[in-house]
Amino acid sequence: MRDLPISEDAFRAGVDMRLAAGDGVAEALCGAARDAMVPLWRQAQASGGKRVAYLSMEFLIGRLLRETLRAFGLERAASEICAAQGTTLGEVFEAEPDAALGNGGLGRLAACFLESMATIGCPGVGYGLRYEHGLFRQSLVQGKQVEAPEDWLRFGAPWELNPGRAYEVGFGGHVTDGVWHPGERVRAVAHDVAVPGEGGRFAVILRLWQAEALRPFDLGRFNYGDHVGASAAEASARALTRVLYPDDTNEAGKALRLKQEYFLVAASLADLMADHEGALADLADALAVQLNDTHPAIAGPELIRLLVDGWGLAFDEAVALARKVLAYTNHTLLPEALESWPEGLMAWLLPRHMEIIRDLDAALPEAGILDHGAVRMGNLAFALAHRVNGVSALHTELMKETVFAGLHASYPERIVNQTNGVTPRRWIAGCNPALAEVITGAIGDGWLTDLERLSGLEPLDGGVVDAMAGVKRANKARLAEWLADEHGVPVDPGAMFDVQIKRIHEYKRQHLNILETIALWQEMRDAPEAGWVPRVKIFAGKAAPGYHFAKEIIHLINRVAERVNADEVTGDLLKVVFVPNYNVSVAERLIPASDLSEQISTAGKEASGTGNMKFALNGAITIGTLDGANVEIRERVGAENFLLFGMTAEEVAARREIPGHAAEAVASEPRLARALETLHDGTFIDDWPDLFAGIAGNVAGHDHYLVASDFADYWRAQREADDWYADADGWAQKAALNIARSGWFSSDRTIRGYMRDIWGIETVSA
Ligand code: H53
Repeated sequence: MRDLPISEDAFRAGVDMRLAAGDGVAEALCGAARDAMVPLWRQAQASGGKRVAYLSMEFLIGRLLRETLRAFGLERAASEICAAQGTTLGEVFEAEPDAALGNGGLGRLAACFLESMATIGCPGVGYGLRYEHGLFRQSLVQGKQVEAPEDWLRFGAPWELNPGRAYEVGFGGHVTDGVWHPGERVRAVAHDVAVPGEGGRFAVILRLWQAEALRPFDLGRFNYGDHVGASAAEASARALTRVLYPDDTNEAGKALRLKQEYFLVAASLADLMADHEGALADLADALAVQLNDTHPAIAGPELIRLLVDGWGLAFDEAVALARKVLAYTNHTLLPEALESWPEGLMAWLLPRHMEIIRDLDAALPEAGILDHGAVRMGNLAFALAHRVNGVSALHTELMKETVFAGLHASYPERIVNQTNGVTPRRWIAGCNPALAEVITGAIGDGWLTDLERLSGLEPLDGGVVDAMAGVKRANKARLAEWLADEHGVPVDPGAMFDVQIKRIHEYKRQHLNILETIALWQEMRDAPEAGWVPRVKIFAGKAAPGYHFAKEIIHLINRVAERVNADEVTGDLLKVVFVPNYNVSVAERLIPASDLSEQISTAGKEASGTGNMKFALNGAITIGTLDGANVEIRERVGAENFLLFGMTAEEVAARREIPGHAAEAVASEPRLARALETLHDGTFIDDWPDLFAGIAGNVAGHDHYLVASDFADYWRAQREADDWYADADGWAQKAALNIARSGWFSSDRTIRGYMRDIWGIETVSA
């Protein structure tokens, strides 16, 4: 038994005390686990050497109880407590709200990073916003997405610790003689969540800022009779951290968003500077600040402002020092996602920062910070960072060739690669404990914190491969039960579970998948006895509320599901399920039960992907394009264990130049033409036959994402998947090899890379 930082007895006593005080079981478990972390929290606060601050507008942390109990080795005690209280630990886990303070991959990556930092002992802190409402809750009404506010704080905030820190943040106003006089001020109040690492010996703090009014209540106004107006300041301040912008790789470009970004940056830098004890010149030896995408890029001008206006540094010195401290991660090349703010808005909201940005633009003309009256945040972040990293090997090379080609020529040392990773604690041990047990049985303990040890599974032992296949069968049976009970879709657990779960976006091409589904259904109907491999097509994902095309795709998937699932001709050969309200917890349920992982973005568009890694680690085989980290997954698991299809990024670029490329592809692929017909002819919606004509028109017309051009090869790869699956032993072998060869995709490896190549930080022993 390992030596735990908190004893079971102390934990039980903490829970008993809370139960006696009237807490429910869930609250009592969370509360006692949180209290167990107080010493770690203090220790993390006090860490002496260099540390990193990870600034991110998103942290998709999900549920915390299961992970925290495992980190501390307290699951057994917790399940006994639950049994004594007439419930189960599983039920308590399910009741915890899923904290969705993020949209997708970027936010989930930030959460994996904090956990990895805590596990390997990288001193650091995450800074984010405490959105009262995280990402919206998605439901389906007649197959269409409907959004409702998510209320993750409805049961209070059992994980939070109050560090008693608050700072004033200003906006607007004017600058006189180089001094900024903001016209509006709000207070940023810190709420901390401690993220423990495996073994519970070290923790990283996630500090979330909430906006509050300096004077929440105006008694004078109230007494005067203005009962609503008396609280106006509070309402206006609170609006700052009320909602998370629900866009993923589409930029909203709204003033409130810029305000949120500055609020995060100003509070976090004030906090960091308050803690800096040494000489100012030593700042970069004590602190690294990582900007998660351009969202916190105003940190550059803010740090320069603090150094010049507050500490009296010369502008050039301040720029040099800021650059030593800051580094920037780029997560997308999509032009619509690269932030750019009108100079007028920037000058109105942050007049002193706009001055600094103009000075920077004059000092660094090659950086292209200002362009046609707009501040290009990617260029600004690049210019003020000593390292700029991409998130997969391919993405990093494309950064050099495309968006940052000019800057790369001026600063050839600056761009580096750090391929993303995922934490195996949550994404294997937490969500797939039976698989973890098989692995431990085969290679012993230790792999969970040294994931490359998975390679010790090779040469594969027949018994281990069978055991892994047995785990997959059991996970699929459990998922099938859940799909029937919760979503009313009975499925055959023996069918291939083919899963695409991620944000809905044209570049991710859920419409390629559903068109292939339609074509498959048509062929199955033509010849139901042709020996088809039964499939369950599972989709999940949210569309940005204003993204019409993505919402149409969701609607189409659901209409296809309705028609296909009721079809007696195809019966159990094909089922289609759209699981609503995709979030971290849904992913944890689906990934361990998946056979086929759909990673089918148009090459050159998905910066990395991280779901692709989670699937491979859980023994799903990828059907995918040469995009993002798919390239590296394929290199590692072996081409013979990966279903590759589609054009390369270069071929994509060339194909787009061919006039009428989509029409030509449709004409040469009768299956696609026939599937597209159904979007006009009422097959899926008889009272409005033309409803999906927009999707059909796009695919056969402009088709920027080359669905039509990649369709034939996708179909081919899908049929190859059928052949592979029909050989159950061969499939089990390939699935096991995916697990054995994916150890490199741990976020521990990624964080070690950041520490070595970007932050210059050493691990500490807890
Ligand atoms: O970041 C992930 C990548 C993924 C990329 C995603 C992302 C967002 O979730 C949001 C904004 C953005 O610019 C990029 O799309 O490919 O895996 C983490 O790097």
